[in-house]
Amino acid sequence: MSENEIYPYGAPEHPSVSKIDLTKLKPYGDALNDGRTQVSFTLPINPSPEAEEVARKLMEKMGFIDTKVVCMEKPSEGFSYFVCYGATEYTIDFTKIHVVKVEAEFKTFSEINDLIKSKIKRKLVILGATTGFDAHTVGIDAIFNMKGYNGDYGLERYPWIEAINLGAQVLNEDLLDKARELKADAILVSQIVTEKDCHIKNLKSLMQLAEEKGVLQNFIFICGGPRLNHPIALECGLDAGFGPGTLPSHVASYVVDEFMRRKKVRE
Ligand code: B12
Repeated sequence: MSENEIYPYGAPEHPSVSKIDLTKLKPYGDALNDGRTQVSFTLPINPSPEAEEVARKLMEKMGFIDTKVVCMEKPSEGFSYFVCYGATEYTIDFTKIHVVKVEAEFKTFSEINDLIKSKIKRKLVILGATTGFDAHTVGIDAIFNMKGYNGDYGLERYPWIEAINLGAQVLNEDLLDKARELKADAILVSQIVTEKDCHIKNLKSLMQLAEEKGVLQNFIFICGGPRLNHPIALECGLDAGFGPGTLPSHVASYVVDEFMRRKKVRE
């Protein structure tokens, strides 16, 4: 990553150092390079002085030094919830980090519409749903709804996108059938609940079903949710994955780029 990408608004200034050493990055708590870290976890025992000592010892076993338990609460009978502080001596060489990310040039609302209008010359059809047992709709709504998310218009607002949000608890089978019926260009799947990796199982079974139905190549498959990212999406057989903080224009940019790449439409 270039310095501009790491610090789009300029590198922070520190009185004691001229530049942050990116090859030895460690957490910043009270001061640069103090390694101070906050960890929270739950234990299946009621709060007590002994429970607090268990939490502190666990922090030490995790490799933290100068550990403190700063909060011990009882979320329900038989459980304790802890917030602990500690310092780590580990560092990471940031310059050696390589991450698989969505390959798309992020564009504005107007740029996306202009591109579809002038190059694709028809509306793109995008179908979305939260699938399986998952009833969380806020994430998929943030991407689809007119008003959008964080000041970024949702897909329904794009005059050159036909955006259809099927809501929550949609079966994979129904989603694929609807996508075929509407001749969708892209399918957007939201998975919020991740208990026992149900999101992974659900996404994999969607892609298996798509293969069985012979529609794998018909659609651009995209997933999103707070515990999803691009590498997980690829592992499950989808084309792209988006995580927390995703804006509708990020998704629209990717769909347009990927559609044009597949159909060999030149910009
Ligand atoms: C609101 C909420 C609910 C509401 C949902 C209402 C609704 N209509 O959606 C209700 C009360 C119904 C609910 C129920 C449950 N919930 Co709930 N819920 C939440 C809560 C508080 C907020 C979720 C939310 O709306 N986030 C805001 C949106 C904007 O963020 P987002 O979803 O991450 O979406 C963004 C990105 O991830 C991304 N994105 C999301 N989807 C997609 C899709 C695509 C294609 C793309 C590109 C991007 C994208 O873009 C969005 C915008 O940036 C979270 C805790 C939390 N603070 O996150 C728990 C939470 C998600 N719920 C949880 C649980 C466990 C449940 C229940 C199982 C509880 C229960 N035992 O009954 C039930 C599940 C019921 C079911 N069948 O699904 C857990 C999940 C834990 C886990 N690891 O699985 C959480 C994390 C709470 C917790 N800490 O335990 N919940």
